Amino acid sequence: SLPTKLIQSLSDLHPKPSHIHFQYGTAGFRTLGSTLDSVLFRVGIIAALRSKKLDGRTIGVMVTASHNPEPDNGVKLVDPRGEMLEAAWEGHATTISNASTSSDLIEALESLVQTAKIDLSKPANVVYARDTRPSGPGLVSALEDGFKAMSATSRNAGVATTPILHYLVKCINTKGTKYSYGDDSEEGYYRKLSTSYKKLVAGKAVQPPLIVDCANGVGALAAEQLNEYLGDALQLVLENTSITTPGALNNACGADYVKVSQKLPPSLSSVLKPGQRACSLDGDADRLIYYYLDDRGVFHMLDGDKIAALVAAFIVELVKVAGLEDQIKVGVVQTAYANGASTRYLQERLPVKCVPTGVKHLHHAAERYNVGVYFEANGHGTVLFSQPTLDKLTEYQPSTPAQSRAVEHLVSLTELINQTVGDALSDMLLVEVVLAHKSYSGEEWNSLYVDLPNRLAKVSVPNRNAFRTEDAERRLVSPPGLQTKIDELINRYQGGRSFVRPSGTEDVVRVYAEAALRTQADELAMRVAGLVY
Ligand code: 16G
Ligand code: ZN
Repeated sequence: SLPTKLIQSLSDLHPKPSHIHFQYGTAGFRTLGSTLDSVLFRVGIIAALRSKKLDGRTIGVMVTASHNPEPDNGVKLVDPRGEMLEAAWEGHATTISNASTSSDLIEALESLVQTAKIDLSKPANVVYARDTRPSGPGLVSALEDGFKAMSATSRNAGVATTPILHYLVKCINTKGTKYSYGDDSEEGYYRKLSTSYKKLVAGKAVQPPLIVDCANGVGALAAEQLNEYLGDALQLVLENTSITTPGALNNACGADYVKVSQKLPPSLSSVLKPGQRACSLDGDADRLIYYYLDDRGVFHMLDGDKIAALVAAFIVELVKVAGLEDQIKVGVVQTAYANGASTRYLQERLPVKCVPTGVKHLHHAAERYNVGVYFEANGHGTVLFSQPTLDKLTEYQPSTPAQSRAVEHLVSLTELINQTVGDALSDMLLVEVVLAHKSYSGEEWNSLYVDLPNRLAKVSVPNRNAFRTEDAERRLVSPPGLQTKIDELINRYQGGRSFVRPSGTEDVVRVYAEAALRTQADELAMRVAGLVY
């Protein structure tokens, strides 16, 4: 049975604030860091129970609030294959985090053990990491108390990016098997990425230096390491690396700033030369946005949709050259936020599916293809190769040198791409590979299709749960009548498209609008927001 005495005494050190309701949402628990102590303690226990439930396989815990402001923090659990926590357990986590006292907590835990049929005699193994937020160390020690309460075996991966933590989880759980994902260390990660990158660009002209905006977060540490492993193969020029300056994290920099404001981070204005490529990571380095200034100094953004278009077309071409067109089907997964022009571009080339926002929806949909490319417009995404596809690539007997080269490239791509989750550094190298192969400048990449002008807005409402959607969040079913009004507005704008959805991470409703003209997209967004308010 549960070590109730130990749990009780440790839980008393981490009381739940009485006035707060916690929710395990799209990105785990996420709110003001100063309110999360009890949640972290309890997540430590939940991680241990999840591991026991899965026969002692290692569970990951990541302490981060990604692109959110510095005072925020959060925590999410990673399942053994490096994937997001199974949906049913999101509910368990929410229930347990809201138990008001230590004895309520024990009761909630006992009920989870019963309903999930957890064998408590099994071992519990966890690996955990945090980003650079000042609230991180305190929250990590609360988490460690949770491990202690369950006598779990834990491994501290220190300060690491979210994708590195996912990588470690998968490596640990596949260690010594024929599906070994790699060496379960940070060095193993950098080596895997840099080695496959070098193979992929061998014989190509070295790309000019790439400016990397590290959002003053943990990505700065990882990019610095990666830079060393890359050596002469690619030079990263790191900017916004002030990880200890209070208030700097994600402040007027980073992938979310660039995507939402559609602007160059002011800190780069004196650094970036016309025509030069640059990219921004977010606070935990799982999102990536590229951009460049043209000859007139005008800013152009290359977001997740542009990355999807670039990468999907490249993989389709390699599969074709390899002679595997009939055997390996490539597909793309997007969300409603995907620019309409990107969807059109992709649909002309391969199957495209639209799913609700959130990595788990995209990831699962992408798993249905032999090769599934998924990217959110916000820059989070990756490419998944199914196991049969991986097997096919290793067993395939090419009949020409061109076929053989294409297959080698595909195999190297499966190593370069972090298949557990979106990974800004891995995606960045992926983009660089395609640009090198195609000899594309940022401008040529950007001209694959022309983005429809678009605008994102958020509206505070008394109750965001009153907003319910269908058709992959593209239409509202409630409040009643609102969708009809939105449709009437949309019809008045050329190329107009707009939708409204409740945020899964903030207490707001989001509005997206696009139209043929900039002014029209802005106006449509404003008017739809006006309907919501
Ligand atoms: C989280 C999700 C991201 C999604 C965003 C939507 C993960 C790892 N990240 O950042 O995929 O786009 O939330 O936020 O799941 P929203 O619901 O507030 O619009
Ligand atoms: Zn992130």
